Amino acid sequence: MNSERLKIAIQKRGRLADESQKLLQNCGIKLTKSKDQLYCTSLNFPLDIYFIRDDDIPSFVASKVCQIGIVGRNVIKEEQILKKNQSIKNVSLISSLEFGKCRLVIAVPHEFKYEGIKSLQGKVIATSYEGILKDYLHKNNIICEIVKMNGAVEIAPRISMADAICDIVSTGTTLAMNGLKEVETILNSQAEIICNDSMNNNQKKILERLMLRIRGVQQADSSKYIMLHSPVKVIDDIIKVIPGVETPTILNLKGRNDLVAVHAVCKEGIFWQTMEDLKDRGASSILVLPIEKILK
Ligand code: PRT
Ligand code: ZN
Repeated sequence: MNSERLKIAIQKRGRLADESQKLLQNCGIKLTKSKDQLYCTSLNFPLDIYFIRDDDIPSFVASKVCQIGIVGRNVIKEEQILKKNQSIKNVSLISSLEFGKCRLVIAVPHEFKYEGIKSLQGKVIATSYEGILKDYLHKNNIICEIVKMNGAVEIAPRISMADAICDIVSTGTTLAMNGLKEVETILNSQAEIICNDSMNNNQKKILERLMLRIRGVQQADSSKYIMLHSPVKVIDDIIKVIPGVETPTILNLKGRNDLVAVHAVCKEGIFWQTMEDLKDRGASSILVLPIEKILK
């Protein structure tokens, strides 16, 4: 086993696949992957990548085939509940990512008179998330019959297989198309980096380097660089309006005593409204630029 390298499991095909690869690429990690390959190694960073089904990622990490993985919070939670006290225990969530956002909800047909969770007592619920659902119902003292389905859960009420469903929702279109309404949110989910707790020191160091880059990419994604001209007399007022700024740089402008340039990194996006507010306060030549990388 090569302990000088870190192994990561990411989804081969599906909703997290492109973003997971893009994240590694934005971290400057070059992948030499041909289509349908299961495994590839990076030539410019000590990382090997396995491309697998998302459901297999927790066990790849638990069994140390890989030390880390990128998987939906919903998947890891379900595994943790189903495999209680077993090997999955040595897997931890280390960082949430900004993609794969969704929620696990209970939904019922529009005509269902829903008056709170008690309305589900004794009902039949179809789901692929048996573990999380059972846990949730148990915590709420509700007893239901659970029908496990591996896909197309949303059709279960229409074909009289179930009274309600428990499934992942992102835009809500699928529910709407099937005449269903959301009544309970069980879990908010997004892609997570998971890791095996027993890594050697080399691998820990590689993970630290990788996490530094990932945080840099995430901060850069959510940050903007703003440059503007401000009359000296309103500078404090102007700085207050720029969102998420700690220490702006103030620069003199050649031949002008009444005007300075303000440069700053904003930790949030800048909307047109903010630019208009700045302009109303006397700012001019306002430029907002994307940031590619940040290393603190
Ligand atoms: O083949 P493999 O097993 O790897 O993939 P998969 O088919 O099991 O998973 P995939 O690629 O569909 O999803 C991977 C992960 O993306 C999930 O585990 C979630 O963490 C996350 N995710 C984000 C979603 C959605 N959004 C999503 N909308 N997973 C599933 N859906 C489905 C949902 O099941 C429902 O059928 O999309 C439909 C609802 O979408 P809306 O937009 O109509 O609400
Ligand atoms: Zn899957």
